[in-house]
Amino acid sequence: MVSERTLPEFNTTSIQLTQEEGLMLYEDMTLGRLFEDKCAEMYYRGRMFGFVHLYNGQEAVSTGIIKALRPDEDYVSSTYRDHVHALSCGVPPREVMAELFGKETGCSKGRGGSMHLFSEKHRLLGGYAFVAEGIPVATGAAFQSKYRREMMGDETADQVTVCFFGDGASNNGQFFECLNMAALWKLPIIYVVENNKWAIGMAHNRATSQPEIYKKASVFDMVGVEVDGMDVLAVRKVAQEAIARARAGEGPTLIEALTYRFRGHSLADPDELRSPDEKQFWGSKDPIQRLEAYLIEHNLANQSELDEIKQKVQASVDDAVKFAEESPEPDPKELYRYVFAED
Ligand SMILES: Cc1ncc(C[n+]2csc(CCOP(=O)(O)OP(=O)(O)O)c2C)c(N)n1
Ligand SMILES: [Mg+2]
Repeated sequence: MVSERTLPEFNTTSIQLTQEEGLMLYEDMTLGRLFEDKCAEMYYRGRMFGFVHLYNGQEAVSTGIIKALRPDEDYVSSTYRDHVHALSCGVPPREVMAELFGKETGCSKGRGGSMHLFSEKHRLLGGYAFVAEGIPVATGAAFQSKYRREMMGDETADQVTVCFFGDGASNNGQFFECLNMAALWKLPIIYVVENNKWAIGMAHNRATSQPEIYKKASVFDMVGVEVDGMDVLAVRKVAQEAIARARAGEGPTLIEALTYRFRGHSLADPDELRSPDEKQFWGSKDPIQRLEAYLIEHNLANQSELDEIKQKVQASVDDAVKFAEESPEPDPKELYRYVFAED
């Protein structure tokens, strides 16, 4: 048997959830799951190239955090595992899929691909291929909000920035430097570490002297919280608290979400290192099934309503593939376009 870290308890009696919110969270997580399943299919059919990292299993983190933000206003930075973060931010599935197909209609004009999704409109600061590369970018975004508000007197500059990264990234030097600065300057930022226990084939516990990452916040005098990353309602709760603190000028939070990826590191990974017991343990905590059960138990939805949502989402994913297939390739003459911001 695998020995697993105890997932923090969440007091469900504290949940305040309307039907509309519950269904919105369900739809967003379902979109993440069905979109990624379709990506696997398209990758193995040779429609996508390069590395493609899927997010299956971690949906509660993206949905729980991003759906607590102000859409198109607050900032989000991601990693190479970025498709679902982009979707939660509101980037249309068509634009994400077209980007993965390398098409001109993609959210990065087909120049970025899977690891470099970007959307100015949706305040998605980007996916990043280098581990931990988004941490300083997000810290800079949070700094500019604070600078505009406090130094330039812009009262509207109360945006919060969320910075997602993995357990492996939390051992990179940029993590420590940026957390220090963010705490020192009380920046409006939330660092969300998605601890899925693995950095490719390196087990977190083998690579990290203190595997409980949230505890590292304390040395910066920052709030650090751990959360069951398979429970969207628990994630949403800690996100709402952290966002309120950041917006009130009380500084950053480090959230460690304990989660698991249901597929290999990338679609090129045969996933032979992780034990069947471990996969089974986490597979039984599927965050979508969990929310489904909660919504039904609390009379917020019935099965046929949820099935309808799944069908609607599947149709939008199929539509995204059709759109991507029919979209034009970038013109080779425009190879250097979009390299600089003025383009
Ligand atoms: C600076 C840097 N070093 C090494 C790599 C190779 N690499 C790609 S993904 C990865 C593992 C990162 O794991 P984690 O941060 O836990 O994220 P996860 O893949 O689990 O989401 C590594 C080492 C890289 N992309 N960038
Ligand atoms: Mg990891």
